Amino acid sequence: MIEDVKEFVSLIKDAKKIFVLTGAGISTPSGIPDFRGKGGLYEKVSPDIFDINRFYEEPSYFYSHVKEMLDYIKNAKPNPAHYLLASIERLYGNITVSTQNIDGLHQKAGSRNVFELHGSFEKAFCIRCGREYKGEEVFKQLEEGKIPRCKCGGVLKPNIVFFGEPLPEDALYESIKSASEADLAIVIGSSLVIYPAASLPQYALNNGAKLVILNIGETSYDAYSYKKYEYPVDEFSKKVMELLK
Ligand code: CNA
Repeated sequence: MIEDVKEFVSLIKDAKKIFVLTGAGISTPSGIPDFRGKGGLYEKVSPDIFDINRFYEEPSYFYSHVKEMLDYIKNAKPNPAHYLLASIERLYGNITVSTQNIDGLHQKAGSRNVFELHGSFEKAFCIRCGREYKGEEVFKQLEEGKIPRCKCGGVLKPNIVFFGEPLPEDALYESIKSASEADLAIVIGSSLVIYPAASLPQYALNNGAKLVILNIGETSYDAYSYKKYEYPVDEFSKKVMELLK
């Protein structure tokens, strides 16, 4: 691993602009299961829990299956991979992180240039009257065994992007811009199968950037990568951090 760590460190030091795309695999060492990896959520439930039409028809289906994942998210702490990205931002300032994750762990680790492509549980909205709530309200009502509801009686929808919904325009625009300007693109912990997020590395490749992938398991960009590192994200990041200091 050490030769790969050294190579990764020099890629970071040589880069002028770094675009990072993260997925669920960066947060598995923080105790949040991914979707498609070993032991992932899809081994237990069908992907249609995140289908927007299904949510409107039967919100209890989503809430009963997602409760376990919410418990993980609520208690999760950043791991060395999140801290590495925050350290690079602090040391060099030339990095943006676009994340498919909805767990808020990049911000908890100290990253500031973060674009949440799939939203987060920080906020929720009433699907009837549009009133905004803090994410904690969803957690609280779920713990009381209820389907989270607004004062008006409408169901609350967490501010996450379901299948069938558009991505937040700002996050997508800023991500495309950052990827298009980068000379180094790093993908961490994503199988790169969910679009449009998975199209972002292509913008970096179009700009002539080197694409490096830190992921255990296949991704749809393996063939286009300058280098693929198949190591646990936390162990690898810890070693990178030691050399960066
Ligand atoms: P995914 O398709 O589940 O892929 C994750 C990838 O990471 C897989 O290839 C795994 O093998 C790999 N992996 C898992 N753990 C590690 C590890 N410790 N070291 C190295 N590699 C690892 O997830 P994607 O992010 O690509 O899919 C996008 C979905 C997942 C987005 O819509 C997310 O919102 C959604 N998601 C987010 C979270 C979260 O916020 N933490 C959790 C689960 C799912």
